[in-house]
Amino acid sequence: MHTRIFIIAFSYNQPMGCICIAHKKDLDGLGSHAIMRRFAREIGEEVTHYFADYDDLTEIIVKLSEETEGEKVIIADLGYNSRVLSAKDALAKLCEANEVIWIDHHDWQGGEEILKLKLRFIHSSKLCAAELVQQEFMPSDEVSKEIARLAHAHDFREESELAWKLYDVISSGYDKLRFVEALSRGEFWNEEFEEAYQRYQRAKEKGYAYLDEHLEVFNIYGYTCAMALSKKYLSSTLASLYLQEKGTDFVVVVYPDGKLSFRRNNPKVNLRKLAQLFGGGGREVAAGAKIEKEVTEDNYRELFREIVERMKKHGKDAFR
Ligand SMILES: [Mn+2]
Repeated sequence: MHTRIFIIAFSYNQPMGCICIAHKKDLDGLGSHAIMRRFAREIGEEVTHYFADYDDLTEIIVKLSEETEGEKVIIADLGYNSRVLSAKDALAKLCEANEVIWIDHHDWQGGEEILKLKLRFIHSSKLCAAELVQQEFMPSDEVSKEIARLAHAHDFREESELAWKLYDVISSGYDKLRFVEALSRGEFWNEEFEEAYQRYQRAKEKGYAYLDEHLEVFNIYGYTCAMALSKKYLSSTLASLYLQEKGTDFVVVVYPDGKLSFRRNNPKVNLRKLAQLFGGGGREVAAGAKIEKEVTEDNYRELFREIVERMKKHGKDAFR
């Protein structure tokens, strides 16, 4: 009698691994990365990190669809937008050849076509992405729970000194993989973080002063809007929070590369609709867009007026 032994391997050189594609700009995205790194370490798998944003997510999906199979692919803290739809075929291919799990808490309105693909979708609007990742992959791990708790505090704008300090470390341009590695080992603060944090405090003060010097307040159909040009190094979260303190109904932060960031104080203003006027999108409470124009010290005042004119042109309905 013969005994046959089957050895099934996906590839001899590259063991089946895990790919984590998550948002690169905040604690929720990098926290999701850190939890996945911890998970992979625990089960002895390799993890490849892709630090993504909405503008490069589709590129990553296309690239991976061409070169990966048999892997676990986690996409976290990245919501649906029309760019994702444009990469639907590549995403479908990726989902067929791999196990894809999309974990998110953003608004998925319009994303129904994507959800029909062969992927698992884990979604909540009450929890942040890192919490969902933690519950799915590391349900009883205390370090992962702490990472998730910090991410939640930042994403939901709650008070947590450590969460906001970590966010400053991220905003300072600190190496993302190094950051994720530290968190994944349960190291939430160290000398390097402190140094990056201190450096960023000085940058922030300069950034706020620059905003004040490049700020104008407009009145559009009875809604007040604080609009300001920001330095690139001040994140849209920090710049808009600073402008929101001025108390206007909503704020628009304009970046030198033409990026627009919308936030509001008045819940009657629908920011998603406003951002759509500029080809962007997002949520009612926070939205973004990009105009194809370089914004400089010389042209920003003129550009502010063009932005206001475009909002006015669409009438009061554009706000609700
Ligand atoms: Mn998030």
